[in-house]
Amino acid sequence: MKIIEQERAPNPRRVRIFLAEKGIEVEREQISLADMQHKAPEFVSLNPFKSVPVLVLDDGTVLAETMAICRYFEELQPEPRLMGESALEKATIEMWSRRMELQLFYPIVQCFRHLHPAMAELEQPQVADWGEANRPRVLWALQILDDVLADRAFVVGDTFSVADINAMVAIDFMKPARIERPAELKALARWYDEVSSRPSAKA
Ligand SMILES: N[C@@H](CCC(=O)N[C@@H](CS)C(=O)NCC(=O)O)C(=O)O
Repeated sequence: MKIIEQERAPNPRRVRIFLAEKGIEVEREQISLADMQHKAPEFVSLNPFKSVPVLVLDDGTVLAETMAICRYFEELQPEPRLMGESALEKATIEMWSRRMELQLFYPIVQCFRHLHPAMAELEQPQVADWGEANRPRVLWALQILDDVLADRAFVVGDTFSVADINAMVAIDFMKPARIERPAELKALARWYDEVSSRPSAKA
């Protein structure tokens, strides 16, 4: 099997961290988004939504979508669990994972894609007002995250999970999106330092 990705892009990084936590190695093939290789017919035949990462199994089966790829590996090799064990744990991690994707990562991505000059060609049309409209949403989600991290170690309880991966990758993506992490969010800073120092964060 192989993963088709672009190393610098945040969604493939989520998969790499997930795999590093599980100690799973998968062959990786790089494509260039700047060179529009994800819009070439060979790639579009794998993922009509024209995005990375994509996992291609040995029999040619294709899985796209970061969380679907993570789910596949969680089912193949449950330990260490990153998506919960009991019904309630699984649902709670799913809830926070979706919140981190939809309420935090998505608005950060909108800021990046609609405000950064380097995205002008890829994001058509680039709508600066939409980028700006997302900035307060990012800060709102960060405040909520800071509140919950005030009395627990990780995004969901005492155990590192895929929700932490989604939150950390989102926050790291604030740098290219040119959004400052508010210094007064102390619980967030404590958690960020901890998850960023895990070896998997370098994946
Ligand atoms: N919902 C997809 C999003 C994947 C995605 O947007 N990937 C970015 C790279 S981080 C991409 O390929 N962008 C290409 C483009 O927007 O043209 C997932 O979760 O995997």
